[in-house]
Amino acid sequence: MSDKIKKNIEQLREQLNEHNYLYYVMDSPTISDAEYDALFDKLKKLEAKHPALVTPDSPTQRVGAKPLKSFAEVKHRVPMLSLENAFDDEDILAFDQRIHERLHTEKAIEYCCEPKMDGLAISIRYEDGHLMHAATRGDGETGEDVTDNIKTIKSVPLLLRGKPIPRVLEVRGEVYMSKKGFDELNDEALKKGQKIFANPRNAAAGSIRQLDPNIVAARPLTIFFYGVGEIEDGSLPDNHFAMLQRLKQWGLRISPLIKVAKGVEECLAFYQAIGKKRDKLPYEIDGVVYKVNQLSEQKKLGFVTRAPRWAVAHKFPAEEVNTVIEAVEFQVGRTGALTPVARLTPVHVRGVTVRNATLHNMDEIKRKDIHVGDTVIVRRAGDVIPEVVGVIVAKRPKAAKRIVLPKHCPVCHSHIEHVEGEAVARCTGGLICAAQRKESIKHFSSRRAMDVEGLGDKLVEQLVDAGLVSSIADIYQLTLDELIKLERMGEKSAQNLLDQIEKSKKTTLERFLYSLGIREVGEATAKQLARHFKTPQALEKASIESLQEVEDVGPVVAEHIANFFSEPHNLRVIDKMVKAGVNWPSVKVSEHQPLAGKTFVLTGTLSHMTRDEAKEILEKLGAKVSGSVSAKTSYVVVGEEAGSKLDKAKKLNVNIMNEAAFQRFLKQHS
Ligand code: I6G
Repeated sequence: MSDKIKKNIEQLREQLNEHNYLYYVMDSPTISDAEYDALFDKLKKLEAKHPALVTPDSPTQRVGAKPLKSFAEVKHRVPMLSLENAFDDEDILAFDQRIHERLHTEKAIEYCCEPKMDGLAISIRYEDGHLMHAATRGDGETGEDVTDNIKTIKSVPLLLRGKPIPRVLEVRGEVYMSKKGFDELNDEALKKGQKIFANPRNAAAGSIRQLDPNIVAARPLTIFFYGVGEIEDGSLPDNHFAMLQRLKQWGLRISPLIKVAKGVEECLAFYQAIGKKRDKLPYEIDGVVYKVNQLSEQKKLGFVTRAPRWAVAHKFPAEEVNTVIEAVEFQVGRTGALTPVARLTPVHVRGVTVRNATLHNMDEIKRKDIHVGDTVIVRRAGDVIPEVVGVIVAKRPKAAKRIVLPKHCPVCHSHIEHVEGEAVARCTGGLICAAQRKESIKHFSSRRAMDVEGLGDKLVEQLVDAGLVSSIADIYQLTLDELIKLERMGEKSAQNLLDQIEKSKKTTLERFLYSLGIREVGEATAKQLARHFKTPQALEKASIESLQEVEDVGPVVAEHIANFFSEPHNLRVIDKMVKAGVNWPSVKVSEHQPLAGKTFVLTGTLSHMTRDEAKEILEKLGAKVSGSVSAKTSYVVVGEEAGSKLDKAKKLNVNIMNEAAFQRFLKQHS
């Protein structure tokens, strides 16, 4: 292989990278698209002839990666924070005031102002200038590895330009889709009878979450970079604006609208100016961002939990339009909560068609006096689900209909429970309702419930999706043949899971009651119920009054329990599990309860036993164990590294015992 060919290939890559930079970053191309395509074609042909010379950051390598089964998780080395939101000038003046106070200065603060793209935040890691990884923001701590997808975006350089380049440079930006690109994509989808995206933001986010990079490559995505996460062996200028210019020199595209403002008034002027331009911009923005410009000042200001103190997003106001409620349907959430959803006469709000709006709950419907047939004001704010702000009562037709809560769940037909004083109505079919299936099974198998080791959240989802499990009782009917057909499940793991399921059958009544997921019946209440009633049959027969004889059970919890046991399908599920072999020893309540009426709080680390073990012993002796200290607490037991609970106990003059005293105390009372 001649050096000449290698050199030729390298030159072509350099030329293509330079033209990419001129086109995407500088917005001033010097060749036509056809000329660019010809260069690209030449490189492709040469590489095809000499595959050994292909490098991962060759411009030809943006497409062609294989579809993935799922995205791997990526832990962000520097967390990807979010921004505090502000909705009016007053919020911004208060933000500026806080900055002055924290920096102890009266002088006007210098801010860097940028438009806030309505897209998807992404982190990209370059090592020695080469693009290595790209990840979504996720929860800020952990995102998803979307490297192959990000590489298909032509405005993302695969190789940084200029010198010197930091050894590691992790940059953050917002991937977005232009309004034009979005319209074309949706037109195409309509022609093909495919689903369309609601807005450019969803289209960008949906594209990046595509498992097949070849599909992503065809999506009109682009990026603006706005910040730096990790940097190693490299330096940055001392202010944010100059830092962004440095990113641009390295080939990273930044917004052309960025400005430095001297003082908050200039920030507000920037907001007004961008607001006026907003409709004419080729992409959607949902506000502007102000950042304290000097990095030394940013450092002094630091962070509050998840957001920097030195930045704020000044959002554009939500849009409001009038439309008519044609019908109201009730959706059942994962926990059984019923949400009324208004079906609207479709209206356009900033290029987005709004068809549905949440009505939140029945109290909200009553408060706003909403009827089917009403003309209503609907608000859409960014990515939030549209909501009904109010009714134009003057336009109410004679035939307008009151909205009534259904008596039965629209998904599983179980009774709807609406406890007085609670805003939310719920389906009582927790154990059989398709809408709640996954959550109830996850809870059932969790460690503190039936403790089916190996049956984690992902596997529960797989089992439900494969139709193998539709209620908690079905877990005990699973077979080896069924399990080994699941993805990534070998015979050994399937047998292990069956063994664990078998093991879980031997339980206690309190665990079993807790695992049923009855509303507001936590571990402590389940324990009290088991002690008091001793069998599920006795609980089934219990009246609301007798349920309230149990400690901690008030009228609301009693109603939840009674509702649960009055549903025949719940009894069938329990019966099926008992028939499958789920069992527990008969409940014996010790007569010896010397600590009855006493409340303990455990804090810090105990060396002789775990806190759970200590709790069990105390409860056997009749005591109650609480998580927080109050004036009613009898004793606080203090282990190593006890924190605020100890302080509170001292403040309230509550009895405090160290571990040695606690051991003696237990001996005396056992
Ligand atoms: O999500 C964001 C969008 C735009 C940002 C951001 C931004 O600056 C123009 N800046 C920061 C510091 C953060 N998120 C955390």
